[in-house]
Amino acid sequence: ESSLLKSKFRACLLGSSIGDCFGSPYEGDIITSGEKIIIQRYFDKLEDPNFKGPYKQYTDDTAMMKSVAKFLIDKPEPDYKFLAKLFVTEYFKDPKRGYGQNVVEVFHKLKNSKFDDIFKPANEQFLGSGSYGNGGAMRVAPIALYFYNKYNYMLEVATNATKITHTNILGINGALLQCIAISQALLCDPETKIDPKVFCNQLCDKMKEIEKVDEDDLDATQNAYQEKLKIVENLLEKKHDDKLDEEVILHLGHGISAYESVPTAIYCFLKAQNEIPTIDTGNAFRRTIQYAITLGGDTDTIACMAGALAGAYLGEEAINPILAKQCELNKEILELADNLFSAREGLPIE
Ligand code: R7I
Ligand code: MG
Ligand code: MG
Ligand code: MG
Repeated sequence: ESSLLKSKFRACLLGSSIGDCFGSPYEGDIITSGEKIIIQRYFDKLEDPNFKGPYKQYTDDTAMMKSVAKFLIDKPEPDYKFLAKLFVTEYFKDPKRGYGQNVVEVFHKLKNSKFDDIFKPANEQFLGSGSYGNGGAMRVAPIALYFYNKYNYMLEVATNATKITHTNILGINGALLQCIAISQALLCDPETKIDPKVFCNQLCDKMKEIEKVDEDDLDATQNAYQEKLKIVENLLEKKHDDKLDEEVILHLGHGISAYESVPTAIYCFLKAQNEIPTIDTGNAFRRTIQYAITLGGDTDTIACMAGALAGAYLGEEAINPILAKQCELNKEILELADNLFSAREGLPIE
């Protein structure tokens, strides 16, 4: 039904930005059990209607996600040069938003070359191997929403939108995994509990198609995300104890590469659909974001990706508006989600 879908669009983009804004103060941190308690209090405060603090600022994750949404809203056909220009304009307007260390070179080259070949600068990153950072995945949510019922086209657009900055196969496939996970979460009924095994197996089947390469190609990355999804499934079956989060960090990662963060975000989302002993809240959306942050590392981005998944599944009802108001661009993001939803009405029905 269309009002539920609209609510899921709003919650997905808002969830993404909330994760970014609330996670960013902890980016790069190692979180001890003492700090988990501090993070619990941090969220309690953010949910307190009497709390008056400065809003939490967004970072590159939200800045770039906004550009991707605008790229879909403003043009009837995907125009990747337009998207490259949006990224670059946004960066030079406000460069101090915590962008990845290397992606800024791409922005400079794009600008200096007057957007002559928009995929060339990204191709040249890391001596020609391309970035495997999570920058493609962190901003992919609008594409997952917009094309959720046009699977192959969704993959094509997500690939090209990623390639403007990230051409390494792990960077691209990480963005595709996050994209299909969001579109899958969008189609789940929020009244029915997700079976994590089924969710992971569906993702794994899709990644099998995506990671399929020539049989004589001995590329070590060819099953990378399928293997990670199996680890996600196994970790979800374990009973929570003090050591489990360390295992998650060890086996899934909490790093800045797509490979060490996208499967982790999916894990956070699925795990947080049940109670977690170290987190005191009855709200599954908050639990998702809070849990992602307690893993430390690339907290803004993992919480951003997990928040997008939780929002796409649960819808806006699950997000405490008091919490959302602490997020710098909350009103603008909701407007963007509504515009994205409306823009779909012109699309041919599949
Ligand atoms: O992927 P990207 O946009 O960065 C996103 C991250 C998120 O956590 C944001 O919140 C922000 O903090 O940054 O930007 P890139 O600069 O392309 O990649 C990020 C980092 O990943 C790089 O600075 C490298 O440290 C690392 N990296 C690589 N290192 C070695 N070899 C990415 N690709 C490679 C590689 O091929
Ligand atoms: Mg960031
Ligand atoms: Mg950073
Ligand atoms: Mg980050």
